[in-house]
Amino acid sequence: MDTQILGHYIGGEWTGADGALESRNPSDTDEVVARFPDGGEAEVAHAVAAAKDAQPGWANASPEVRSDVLRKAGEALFARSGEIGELLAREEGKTRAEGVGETLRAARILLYFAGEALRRHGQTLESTRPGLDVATYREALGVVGLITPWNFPIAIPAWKAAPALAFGNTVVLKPANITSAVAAALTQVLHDAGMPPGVFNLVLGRGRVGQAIVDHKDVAAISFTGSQGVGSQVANSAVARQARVQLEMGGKNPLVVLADADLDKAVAIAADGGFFQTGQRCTASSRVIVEDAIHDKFVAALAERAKGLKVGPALAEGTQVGPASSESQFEQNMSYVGIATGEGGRLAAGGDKLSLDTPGYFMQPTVIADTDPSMRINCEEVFGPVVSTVRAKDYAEALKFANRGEFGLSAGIVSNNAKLIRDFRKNVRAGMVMVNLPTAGVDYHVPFGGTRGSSYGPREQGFAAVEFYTQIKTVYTGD
Ligand code: UN1
Repeated sequence: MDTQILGHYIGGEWTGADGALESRNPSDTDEVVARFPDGGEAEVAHAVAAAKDAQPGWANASPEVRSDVLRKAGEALFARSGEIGELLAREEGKTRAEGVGETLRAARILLYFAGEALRRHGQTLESTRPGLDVATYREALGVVGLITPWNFPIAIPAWKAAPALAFGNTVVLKPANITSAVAAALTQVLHDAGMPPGVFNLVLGRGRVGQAIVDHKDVAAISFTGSQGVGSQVANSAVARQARVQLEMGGKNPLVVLADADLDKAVAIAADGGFFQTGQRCTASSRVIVEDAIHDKFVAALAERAKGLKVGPALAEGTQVGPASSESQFEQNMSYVGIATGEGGRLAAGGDKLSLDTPGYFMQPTVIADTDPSMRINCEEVFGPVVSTVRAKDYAEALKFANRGEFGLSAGIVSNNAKLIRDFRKNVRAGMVMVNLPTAGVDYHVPFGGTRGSSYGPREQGFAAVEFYTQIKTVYTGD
């Protein structure tokens, strides 16, 4: 297939396509998906200047102008979901169905925020002083910087950019470089939908692009999704110059399976949460905590399910689990098999790399059983198709195990016991709770985010997004 030649997109124009970097198909590493530039401070300065110039006009235009562009872009993504979903699968490695599904999700997000653009969330109140009125307005922040990961290369840029744009901000996006072609496809869709020059800008390249955005004095806010290590650097730099910052980082999401659970249903939920999208979701069900009475049956059945999943090239018919997205991710996944078994975990399924017809980062879906909650495999995010299981003697112990560790993104429970489900909902330390569902797989119109080491700052997505992407002005009016 053709290699795309990409540039940055600054001030409404594609520029600087020098082919310094490349992305490869993780299902067939002989194939170069795209060549693109390695930007730096100069490109970021240029993009921020364009965004700053465009911002007042964008914010002061009729909300219908913003709504129309987002709606047209959303409709275009719907129409092109097959083609863009396939590009996504080629460049990131999730299956075609997952790639198309993610593109449709991005389309829905754009349409949702096309509506939100028309709903400014202000209030009018009576003043405590007779004869005065008080009103609050929500205003745009200015230029916002978005730094996005490779694992949802179209949905995450969409769910940050759409609210930013809907509420009158202008954007500089720095996507993960291994999924630059998908970011460029989204950018082209926004351009074709009539985005005015400078309102949305894309700067491609390595991490220094992100750092330059975070450090730029004219970037009013930064929204970041990625690792904890980079996230804390982003926050430190942003806070040092009093920029607003929002971080979405990792998870080590517990799925608690209680003794009364339906076995088949519990296994299906755990396999979906743990292995689909190759486990490359910050919401993946990576730790399954199983009540003693159902433990042995459940672990055996989950191991069987893992062995039966079809791993293959993202675009091949019948593939259920694609490759890891990069060599470094693949190496990390494999290394955790050694770490977990070295600490006493038992390999119940998988654990090996797979050699298929094409050179790619394929790994067997892996279940590591009999692990202790304190082992590294239960404390550190792997970000691959690796699930550990932990035995708990009863619900109370399962909850205690679920609440261990630094993360608090998503937590799930599989049970029919309403009392215990209620207790879990109230007492589990996580930003999202899933009842009889995988920990991954979220809606786009409700808040997304975690507690503790998983997230920092206001929630993303849906009706919550207005909090981060606007500031409040309070206006007093007398006679
Ligand atoms: C989902 O579970 O549907 O990076 C979304 C991630 C998350 C998104 C998960 N920010 O995996």
